[in-house]
Amino acid sequence: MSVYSAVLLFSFISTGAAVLTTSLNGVWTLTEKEEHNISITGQVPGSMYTALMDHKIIQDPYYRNNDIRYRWIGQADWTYSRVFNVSSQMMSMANIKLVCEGLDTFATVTINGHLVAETNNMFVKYVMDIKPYVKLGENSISVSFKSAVKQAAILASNHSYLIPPACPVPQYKGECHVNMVRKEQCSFSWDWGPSFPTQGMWRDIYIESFNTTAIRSFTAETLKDTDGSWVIDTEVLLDVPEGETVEGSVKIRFDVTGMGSKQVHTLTSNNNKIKQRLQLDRDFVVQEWWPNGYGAQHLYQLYAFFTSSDGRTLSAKKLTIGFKTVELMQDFVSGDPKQGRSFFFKINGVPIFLKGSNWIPADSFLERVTKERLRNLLQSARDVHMNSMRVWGGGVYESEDFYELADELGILIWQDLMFGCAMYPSDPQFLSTVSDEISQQVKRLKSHASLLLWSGNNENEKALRQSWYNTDVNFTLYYKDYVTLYHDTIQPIVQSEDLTHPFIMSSPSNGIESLQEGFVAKEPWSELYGDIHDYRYMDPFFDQSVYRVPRMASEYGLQSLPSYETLADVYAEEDMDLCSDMSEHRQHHPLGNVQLMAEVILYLNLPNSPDRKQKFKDTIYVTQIDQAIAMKTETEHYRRWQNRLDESGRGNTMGAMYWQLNDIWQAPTWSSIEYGGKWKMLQYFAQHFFSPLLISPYEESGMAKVYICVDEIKLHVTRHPHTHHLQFVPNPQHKAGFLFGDMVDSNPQPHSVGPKGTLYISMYSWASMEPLYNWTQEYQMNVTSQLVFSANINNMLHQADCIRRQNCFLFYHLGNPQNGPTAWQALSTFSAVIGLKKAKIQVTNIITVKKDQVFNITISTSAIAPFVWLDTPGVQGRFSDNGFLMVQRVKQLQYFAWESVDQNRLGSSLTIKSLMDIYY
Ligand code: BMA
Repeated sequence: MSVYSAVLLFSFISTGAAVLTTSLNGVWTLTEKEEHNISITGQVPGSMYTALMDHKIIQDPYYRNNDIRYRWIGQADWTYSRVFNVSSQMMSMANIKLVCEGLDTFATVTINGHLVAETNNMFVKYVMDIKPYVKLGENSISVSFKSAVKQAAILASNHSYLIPPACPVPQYKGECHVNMVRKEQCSFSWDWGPSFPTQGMWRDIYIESFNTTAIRSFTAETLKDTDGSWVIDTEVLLDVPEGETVEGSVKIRFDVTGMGSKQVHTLTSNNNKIKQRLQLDRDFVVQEWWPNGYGAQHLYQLYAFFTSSDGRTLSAKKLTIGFKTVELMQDFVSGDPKQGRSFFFKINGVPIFLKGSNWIPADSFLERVTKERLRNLLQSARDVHMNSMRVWGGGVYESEDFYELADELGILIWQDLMFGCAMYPSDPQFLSTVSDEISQQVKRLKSHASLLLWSGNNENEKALRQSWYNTDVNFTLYYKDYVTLYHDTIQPIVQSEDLTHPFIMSSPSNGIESLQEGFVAKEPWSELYGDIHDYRYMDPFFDQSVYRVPRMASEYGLQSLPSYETLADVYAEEDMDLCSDMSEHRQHHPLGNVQLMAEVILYLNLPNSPDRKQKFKDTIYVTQIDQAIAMKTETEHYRRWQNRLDESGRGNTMGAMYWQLNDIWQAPTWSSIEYGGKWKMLQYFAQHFFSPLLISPYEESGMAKVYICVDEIKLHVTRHPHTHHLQFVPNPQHKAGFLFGDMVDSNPQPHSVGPKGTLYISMYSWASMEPLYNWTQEYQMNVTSQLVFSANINNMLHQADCIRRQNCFLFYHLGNPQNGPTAWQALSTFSAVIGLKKAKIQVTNIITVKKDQVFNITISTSAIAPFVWLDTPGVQGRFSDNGFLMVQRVKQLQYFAWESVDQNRLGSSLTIKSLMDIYY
């Protein structure tokens, strides 16, 4: 909160009578008496694992196979307790409430020995009346947790039939029945993460004392009227004690404009929801909020005040909002309904191709996820031109910090609800706590400018349809559970709480078509409807023809190993080998390491250093090359399909969100950023394949084809000699595609279309830095993704005098290869390439641009060098580019340090390698 807004907010609250907040965060006593007789201090928010680590009772839980050694921790019951002071001022208040923002998960809360509440849902905020139990002076509170692992087992055995899967596959080394508990599903293990079934207060805990009432929640929806003006629909929920009547007014104030509204009310515990509509003055120019790459992220402040009938402001809340509209377009793509429906988003009327990735919890111990770490990860997403991120349904509804950063950085959030890869119960108790969870979370998150979409679950429609967990033994039973939970319970809550963001029942799904087919489509993976998740591990990942042509790809990925440096934090020397027991232990994806190697040999020769350590480093490097090439090939394939439909109606692909951005620990996974923040080669590649101006070559039927893709094309239309009136509408001539940002008026006179220029094409031999032959191709973009060049590769080879395709590659740029976009295309796999020499790559210069933070680095090479990889072990930061092909002798780079580092230390840590260095 800015100083100004804090002053504005609190200047309205008359001191003395307002809500008094007493934080109970900080140091508590943590005990386990039954089996291990432990009594230590523990931080709140926090979990027992970090407390045990702080006291050196356990090592780093991520170290080697400590996840197995420390299983006892999650199976024990842990109690947090402390004393706190109740002042005479607090005692004098009519209401004293304990607010627990997050209890993980099965907690019994007592105050001075009196039972106050029993909880069972990590995602619910609990507010408890503790007035009857507190006394002036010293009081005690205890929060006793039960092992979620044991509770899950009890719930499963009490349920009349199995809710599958009972347990994860053995490779996950996880715990069973997590779907029975409303807790972070991946805390019992996942295919990229360990099992650490935490207990503790994972979010703030505090006491609110007040006399009359307190604002419990404040939400806002921004809506655009048909005449172009904006309204803000607000809702204030007040905490009115049972049986009491409260008189007062709720006032809304918009930013610094002074615009606002006020309503006077008589409130009771049943009549405590105040909705007000704020119509913004017509002369106030609203600056819309745009996703990254489309415009600025304007944010505004909105305030709510509760004022008692005697005029004193007693409670206040602030919201940060943005003005945007979201539409999920699902129209038939052609006159033939069998060709399916589109599936794409318009933000402020503009179709957006979602360029993004999937987000998982950034740590098993959520208390370690600081705003700084979140900023680094989300800034990294923005830096590589992502405009969207899917908060995946097996983790948590993320923190306020996360969504604030997404608002600020222009990252649209596809928000799954926290159900993933499982069937779920639909008994009344489960539905009741889920209802609280959904209604609270939708209220909490819907006002964020970055919110794009609600999705009911991760992959449960597909799992049910394909009987992943043997549900076909009684499909009707599990189908009924599915419909009861997502359609009958969750959907109405989401849609009544939030009118401004679309809801889909599952990801992947067929969108409207899934609903029309009874909520579980015959083929939820259809290319003609909705989104798909698509993984193909043993296909030639560098060949675009293996990939599907969906409306949207919200998950696709390939694994790689994290860097040696990252593994060194948790591996012993002897573990540093792909064939070690430890490498097997950390690999949770069944047959994952075998796949990694099989993928390498599809494309590259295996590294063959006689030195075991070096060989492992090189193995890491080749898995990162594969992953980067795979995601580039697949993502560009999706981008190239955005303006096309084939005869069967496939195409108009409008989103590519790869799996997965970040890591929960140090292990082989699908991530592009390692635990700790280091960018894998994929993250650097994403910077290019998500670029707003992309040169995308590929090969099809012996032809080299090149597309250029842009985010948006603006046609400028003059309506009146003195005014430019720009309006975004779908282009009627482009039934089969979109002309983004296509603007028309009654008398359209387009005087310019999309970018035009020259594509420069060169054929090189791998053996030489001089091109064999050059071509040029003029282009003029009319749509956002357009074929601009197509030529027979054999003819090109012939023209360039290249003996055979294994000897040569194609290089592309738009006129300035140093600064503008470039692309290259091998004409064979790297295992078949002929003529590559071992390049000598040297750092010729390092200059400090910004002291201890930004450096210019110049490197030079003696020969063509593919996948040049720079690294700075021991120094945290990233390069402006990495993993590139060096075709020119000299290349300028920048290094952005994330810690203070001087030029000498940076220089001495710097290492460089390229492909031929791994062969001896
Ligand atoms: C998808 C995800 C995750 C999983 C990933 C990789 O199914 O939803 O469940 O981690 O694939 O297997």
